[in-house]
Amino acid sequence: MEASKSDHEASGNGEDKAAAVTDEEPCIGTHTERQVGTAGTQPEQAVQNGASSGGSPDTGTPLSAYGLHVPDIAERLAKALSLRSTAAGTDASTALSEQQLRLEHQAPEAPPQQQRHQHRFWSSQPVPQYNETCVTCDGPIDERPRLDPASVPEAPYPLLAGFSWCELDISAESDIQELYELLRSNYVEDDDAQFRFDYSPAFLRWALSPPGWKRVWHVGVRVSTSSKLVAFIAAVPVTMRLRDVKALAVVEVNFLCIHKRLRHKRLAPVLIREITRRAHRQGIYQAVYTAGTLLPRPLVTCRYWHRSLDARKLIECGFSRLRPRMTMKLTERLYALPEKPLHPDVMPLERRHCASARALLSQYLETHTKFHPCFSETEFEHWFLPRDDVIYSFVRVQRNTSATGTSNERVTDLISFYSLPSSVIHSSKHRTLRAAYSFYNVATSCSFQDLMQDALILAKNAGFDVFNALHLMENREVFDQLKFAPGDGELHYYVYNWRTSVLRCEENGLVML
Ligand code: MYA
Repeated sequence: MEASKSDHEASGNGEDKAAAVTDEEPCIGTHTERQVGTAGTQPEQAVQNGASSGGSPDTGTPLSAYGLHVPDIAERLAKALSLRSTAAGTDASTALSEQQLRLEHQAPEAPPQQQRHQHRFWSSQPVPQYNETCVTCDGPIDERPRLDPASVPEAPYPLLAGFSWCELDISAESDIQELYELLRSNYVEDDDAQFRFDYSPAFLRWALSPPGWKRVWHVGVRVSTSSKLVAFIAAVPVTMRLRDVKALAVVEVNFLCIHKRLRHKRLAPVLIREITRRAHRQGIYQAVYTAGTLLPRPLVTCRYWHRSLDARKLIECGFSRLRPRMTMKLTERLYALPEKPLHPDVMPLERRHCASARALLSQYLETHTKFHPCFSETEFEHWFLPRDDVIYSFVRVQRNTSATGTSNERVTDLISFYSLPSSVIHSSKHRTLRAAYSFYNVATSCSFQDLMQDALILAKNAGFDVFNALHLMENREVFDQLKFAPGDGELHYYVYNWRTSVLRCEENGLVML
């Protein structure tokens, strides 16, 4: 997700000296990236603003970065301020903050259409054009590689002199560490270059090795002389349902990353062409991918929403801002959660639950969404069995005993979220923001809202600072009640080489990492 592959559109504007490619390496030296950050958006200043309970007019923006930059929010808050509740027995300030929160939680109006420039690369690719929103006949756009496999080149695409292709061995500690370092310094940042995704090595290994993974799809670019890893792209196999097509074998493409010193040199299209060639060589002709960047043409676009778990830390590191007329104490009180889950029987998913939990999820995705992965049993076990600091899954089960005395367990509810921390780029106080990202959640024995409240409590108890969720499946229904706030960015979902109409957010049943 990419994302908060949310808004995690690459800004490409952060010059990270520590990450600079060494001078002897070729193709370096003329990049024109902007300076990191802009006046008024430095975390230090956000903290200063946050320290004042009065706030400044511009502190009407409660969440920044992966959070809010909603243009009309100040206006909404001004209205809210004139609505101070005087109801008997109500703490006036808390009532005000609830009111503010309700107003803020109205999703921001659609931003002005992002600049749709001429796409030198993407206009040559088999993807729907921007104006093709409604399609009468779903299907592949380019059948040539499938019908004529001999047309797929055997050799990798040529690279600039001085660079060479490699395949990473993710089972080797050294390779996973190299990938980790590349991403930690160069992967997705928010627009203000305050936060950068910090996928852990264990997470990367998990994300890149589902059943059926192939080393040939973990593609790196190295500097030939030094062997330094400077770019990467990956694909993993997945079976998707897309509308009436029940089982489309595709790849999920993710972790496209180019070292900051090699940006804007048209290397991304080479990486994309190469991973496409490698997919074609394995008989795969479609792909799904997400990005914060607008490209031709999203299947669906979903906004990230954020639920503060540690409000003080989020404010201190510039992720959120203290709202006008709110003190730190009131803010903490506003986001306080019960210590224990509402459902005391909620338990970590174990292998013995997997068959039933998978059936529950498959049934849910099949009936509620039009675009979703179809997990096999082994895939479900891979993606859902808990791993510390990677994936957290919980279930509720119903025990049935038959007349003959045999008992079985049926999973009635599933909670899952994954761990994707971000480096806090400039804060002297905090180095890492611990974010839990909603994965797949299904409620049948309780309300979806109660289930998601338990997800928040479990995430808080596991030490996360914020809980992020996309506006997809049923999520939007509970955001207001559970005090989520809309983020400032959107995550676009794409399908490569498949023509179909756009989807509503609620019809989207795919969560990518
Ligand atoms: S999304 C995460 C993307 N990564 C980041 O944001 C990390 C930080 N940023 C970077 O590392 C670089 O800025 C990247 C671009 C690598 C993003 N998806 O080389 P360039 C197009 C697709 O000069 P750079 C993820 O991982 C751009 O529109 N295309 O640019 C999913 C332009 O084309 P056009 C993108 O800034 C990846 C061209 O690249 C993206 O140096 C899915 C410019 O190239 C993007 N996120 O590097 C990949 N960003 O002129 C597609 C820019 O036409 C998979 N561009 O507008 C497709 C399916 C393939 C398999 C098919 C199998 C059948």
